[in-house]
Amino acid sequence: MPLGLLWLGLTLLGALQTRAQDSTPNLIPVPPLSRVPLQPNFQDDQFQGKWYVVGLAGNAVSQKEGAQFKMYTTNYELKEDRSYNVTSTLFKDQHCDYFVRTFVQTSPPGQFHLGNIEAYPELQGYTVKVAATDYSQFAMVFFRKVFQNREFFKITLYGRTKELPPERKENFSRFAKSLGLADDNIVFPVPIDQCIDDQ
Ligand code: DBH
Repeated sequence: MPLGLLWLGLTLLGALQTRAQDSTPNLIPVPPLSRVPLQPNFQDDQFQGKWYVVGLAGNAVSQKEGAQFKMYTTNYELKEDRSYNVTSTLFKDQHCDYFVRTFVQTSPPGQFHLGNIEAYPELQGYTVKVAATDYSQFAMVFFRKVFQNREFFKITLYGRTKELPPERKENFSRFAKSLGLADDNIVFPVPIDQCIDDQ
């Protein structure tokens, strides 16, 4: 019964494939960069300095898993070649954790890619776009990364202070949803005092 065997084989193959797909969660697709606004007339010098991550949303972010997600900071420092030295400071396992990388400016101003991406073998792409900022109080920044051939995106609501007005946070949630994210994909990290007050 060769035909019967072939049929059995195909059925088994189909079942295996379904299971393989189930082990990797479906990600909300990354919106095209053209759908993300760009802060007009971006001023790289004014954007420098420390930002608190007051809001975080993305297709790998989940309220359920990230309950009590702690606030962290990201510091932008212009180098002589006008790329940014970017340092994030996190409080993790009772220690201050520092994560440093370089964002290289591309045109138009306000858009960046990751410098020295060769040093991250699992990263096939990394793009940053400043969607909106007033430099002195808040910013909303879009990040897209291709990691192990899967496409992730996130947006951050940055504050110069740990708290921002409710309207600003609501506007951030609306922006996140306009890019296809759901309420569960939006978190507002809990302010802490450890590590992130330094610098
Ligand atoms: O910067 C990141 O690590 C990042 C960028 C986009 C990320 O963790 C993500 C999307 O989920």
